Amino acid sequence: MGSKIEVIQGDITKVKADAIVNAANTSLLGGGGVDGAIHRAGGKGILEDCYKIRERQGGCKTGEAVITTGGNLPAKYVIHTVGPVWSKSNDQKARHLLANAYSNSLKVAVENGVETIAFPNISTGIYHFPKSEAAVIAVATVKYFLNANQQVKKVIFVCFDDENYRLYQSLLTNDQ
Ligand code: AR6
Repeated sequence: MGSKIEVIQGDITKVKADAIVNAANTSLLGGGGVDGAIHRAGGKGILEDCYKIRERQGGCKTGEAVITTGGNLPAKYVIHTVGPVWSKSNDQKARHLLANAYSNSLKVAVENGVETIAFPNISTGIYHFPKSEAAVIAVATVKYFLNANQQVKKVIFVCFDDENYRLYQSLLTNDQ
C-alpha cells in the first residue's frame, strides 16, 4: 500500500488535488504570501465566496477553516484556514492553534467529500512560526487524523522554500 503522505517542493497554486489549503487571515480578504498567490491564480470566484462567508459568519477565527470554490485553479476547492501569529510569550497557545488549523482543514475536507488535499506550511512565513516546530506539529496532526479517518486518501505537503522541504523530508523519510 502506498503512503498517504507526500512531500513536494513548489507552488501550491499549480497542484491538482481535490482541495488546496490557504494560509489566510481572519478577514478572508486576501493578503501576501501563499494567500496572495492563491487569489491571483484562482481569480475573483474565490473572493466572491469569501465575501459570502463573511456575511454569514464574519470571517474565520484563528485555528478554524472554511471552504470556497477553487475558481480557475486546478484544485476544485480552496480550504482557507488561519494559522496563529507566532508568539514566544504564548507559545503553547500558538502550537495548539496551529494543530487546530490542520485538523479543522481536514474536517472541512471530509465534510465536502475531499479525498486529496494539499497543505502549504501554514504560519511559517509572514506569521513567523518556527519552521522546525511547525513541521513537527503539521506531520503529527495529519498522521493522527489519517489514522482515525479513512476518507482522505492523500495529503500533500507543498513546501515552497528549501528549509521547509528538507524538514518535511527528514520527518517523513523511513517513517511511514
Ligand atoms: N505555494 C506554496 N507555498 C507558498 C507559496 C506558494 N505559492 N507562497 C508562499 N508559500 P505565508 P503565514 C509559503 O506568509 O505565515 C498572508 O498575508 C511560504 O514560504 O503565506 O501563515 C495572509 O493573508 C511559507 O512557508 O503565510 C496572512 O495575513 C508558507 O507558505 C499571513 O500572510 C506560509 O507563509 C499568513 O501568514
